[in-house]
Amino acid sequence: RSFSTSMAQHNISFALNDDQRAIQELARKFTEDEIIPVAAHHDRTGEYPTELIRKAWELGLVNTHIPQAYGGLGLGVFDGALVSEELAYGCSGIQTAIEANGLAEAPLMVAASDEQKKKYLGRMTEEPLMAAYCVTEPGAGSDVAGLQTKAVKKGDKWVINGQKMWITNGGKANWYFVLAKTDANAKAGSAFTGFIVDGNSKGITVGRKEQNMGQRASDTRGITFEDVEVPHENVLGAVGQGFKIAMGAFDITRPLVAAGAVGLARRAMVEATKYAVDRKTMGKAIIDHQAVSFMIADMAIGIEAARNMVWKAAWLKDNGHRNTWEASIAKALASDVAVKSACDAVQVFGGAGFNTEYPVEKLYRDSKIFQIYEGTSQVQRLIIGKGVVDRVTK
Ligand code: CS8
Ligand code: FAD
Repeated sequence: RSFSTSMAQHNISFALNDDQRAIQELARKFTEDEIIPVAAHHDRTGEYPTELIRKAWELGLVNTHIPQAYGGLGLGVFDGALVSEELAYGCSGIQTAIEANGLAEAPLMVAASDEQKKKYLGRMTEEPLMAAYCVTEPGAGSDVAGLQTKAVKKGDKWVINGQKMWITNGGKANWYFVLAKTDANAKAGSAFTGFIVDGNSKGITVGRKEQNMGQRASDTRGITFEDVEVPHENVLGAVGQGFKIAMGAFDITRPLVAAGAVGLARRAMVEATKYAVDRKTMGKAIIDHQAVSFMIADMAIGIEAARNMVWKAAWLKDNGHRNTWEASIAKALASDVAVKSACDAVQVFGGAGFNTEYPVEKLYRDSKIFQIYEGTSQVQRLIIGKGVVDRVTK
């Protein structure tokens, strides 16, 4: 008995435990009952899904990884991936809004002190608040080392000046994670510092909601920091460690973004399959034309492979291993699968696929961002390529 228990802990298993099945089921039911009925409305209007997020928060589907010590459920990356896939099946724009909280919280999970966690993670479990992760700027997205926002120490405070761009939950956040340069002469790994900045700080200007191609329920904005004072106690980890903290956060969140892409791809496959068994041409259902069924078969191949990679990247993180390389593989693969599956779902629908009355054109528009945010597909391949060289030559 003890032998089999230890084997269960150490061996790979694709079976979900009872708790994982329960949270997956909860997220699936919430998606079916609450997200799918309103997804088209939020896409059309761009209205932020405040009420929906509140309901998800009440069920424990938001901020899943906040430790129990700070009032959260303390779920792992793997459990979070189960939730993200289900929510994105309903609407990846709504899932992105929810997931962006996890992204803002991730640097705190990596480096915050107990006091900081109590204050900023704790409040997320007390009220349905939103938070945002501010790294990208108008002049630098992929090139994080090229960020220009600066923080200068004055007494026991830091003063932040700079502009951030494309910030998810930018207009809704109670607090921000902000990456700023604190040493102009150091190399990237020690030139930046991560700060927690209260949303109501003087000197913050929130820009207009950006009108994006897809995921239109999500709130994306530019944010300007003008002489924003931040107490030294809000420095995350140590001064100079910000770049690594910001990157370490992606080890947690890239598998989750990839899980969202899997959810979108699965929705594309389900919609395409239902349509293809129903729609007839040349005397038979279009699913019986091999050209059509092969498009759907390719969706299944991509979804299964991408989900397995998501689970592996998540499992590694939860079990204390460095997972940067696997997280990038999961993110790159799942994003490409999402875009191709959504594109082919439009194809399976024919003319109806191009029309807003059917769900697949939204999936197609929503899918594209997966190849851009949380590190573009090219950036993932930079990380993967470098990792291959390390693995082969070292
Ligand atoms: O700049 C890196 C990169 O990843 N760029 C992409 C940026 C990105 O992903 N942005 C996403 C913004 S957030 C977003 O889009 C949200 S979407 C909406 C919400 C969705 C729901 C969640 C890079 C290009 C990969 C690398 O840059 P370089 O300048 O080449 O740096 P390196 O030399 O690789 O590294 C410098 C030092 O940092 C250390 N490092 C790198 N990665 C890590 C990780 N953990 C810890 N430390 C890390 N993962 C590295 O070891 C270097 O340390 P040294 O001590 O200097 O040697
Ligand atoms: P660039 O870095 O200018 O890249 C342009 C093109 O060049 C891309 O195709 C890129 O892959 C390619 N490229 C760049 N460098 C290289 C290279 N070295 N090798 C090969 N190809 C390269 N950021 C945040 O900080 N927080 C958020 O919450 C957030 N949410 C977002 C939500 C949305 C809807 C969007 C659109 C963006 C969001 N972002 C966020 C920003 C996002 O992470 C960046 O847009 C992304 O990292 C790319 O940066 P960029 O737009 O500056 O493109």
